[in-house]
Amino acid sequence: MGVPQQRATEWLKIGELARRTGTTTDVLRAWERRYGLLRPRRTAGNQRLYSTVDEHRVRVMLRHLEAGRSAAQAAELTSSLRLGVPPGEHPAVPAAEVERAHHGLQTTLDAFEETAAQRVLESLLAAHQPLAVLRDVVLPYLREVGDRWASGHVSVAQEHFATAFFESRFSALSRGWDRGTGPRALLACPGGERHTFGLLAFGIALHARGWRIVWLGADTPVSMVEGAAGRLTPDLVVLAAADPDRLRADDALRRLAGRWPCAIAGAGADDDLARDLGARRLAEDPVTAAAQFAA
Ligand code: B12
Repeated sequence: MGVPQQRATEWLKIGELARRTGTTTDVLRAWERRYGLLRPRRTAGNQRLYSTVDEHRVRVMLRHLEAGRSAAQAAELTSSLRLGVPPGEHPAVPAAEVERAHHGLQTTLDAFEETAAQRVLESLLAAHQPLAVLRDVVLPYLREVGDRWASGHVSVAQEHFATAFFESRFSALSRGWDRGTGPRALLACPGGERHTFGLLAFGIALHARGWRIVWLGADTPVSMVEGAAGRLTPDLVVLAAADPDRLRADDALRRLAGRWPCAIAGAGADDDLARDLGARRLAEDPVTAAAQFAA
């Protein structure tokens, strides 16, 4: 099976692969030696380097073992699969793990237990890529919190606690996201709009693909975004809102979209507005949407 082309940064050393998959370096070497399960490249210093496909194979192997198969059977079943993970993709967090994590997050965050919630998140981040955790666990969890809030099962205090928890954890991933030489994106939520989390996730995912990010954040009047764009000459301007009333085709938005490559996103964005403005609508989740932009 051909191994997809990858950027150098996406190759893992054996310790990192063991950490992510919850195995040990001895086990990984044994699976390679006995069953030919993994096909690492070697560095000039003869260190093993594993691909995303190898990582995926280890996870499949572990699932067969969990299902009670012998190591030899599990390796045979895993090797017979043609696993192709395109470069830059973030392998999905398995549904059972998402469910377990949601349960753990709900129990701890509803009880205002930050350290315990942190543990749930850390164990996920140890096993999966941060962007996969954002896409598959955190964003759906936040939507769930909103539904539980709307149906009276979660108080405003619990909802705010959960949001603040994720914001502070994932804002850390945005540090230094203006660095590099890639294209530049200017990100903002228009005036009155405070739902920034989707846009933050998009910025993190876009930076991971080599873009430089300038973050204006919540509640930024479009005329101010326009002013900033005039100074920065961005390659992309993205405005996101949960409320459609905050994304209206007024003069400022028309000027912005007429002058710069512009995209709208979030639950408040729709195709009609995008067409009207000559802007692009990003309809996917933030991590998937970012994957469309090459640096
Ligand atoms: C967290 C939260 C807040 C936080 C926001 C903090 C922050 N920094 O983001 C705070 C506490 C500030 C807040 C305030 C309010 N909120 Co609120 N909030 C939520 C909650 C629980 C989660 C939002 C979230 O981050 N979701 C995760 C995102 C990513 O998922 P999503 O919004 O479904 O977006 C999908 C797509 O649209 C897309 N996407 C979203 N953004 C982007 C950006 C890009 C670039 C891309 C590519 C894609 C993308 O990705 C998602 C799919 O994966 C939602 C519940 C919900 N259902 O989402 C309510 C919700 C959005 N809030 C709501 C409301 C009513 C409010 C308040 C009016 C409450 C009040 N009475 O004060 C205020 C308004 C604040 C304001 N002026 O904007 C309503 C919105 C109803 C509506 N259609 O307008 C919701 C849906 C709750 C509900 N069930 O009623 N909120």
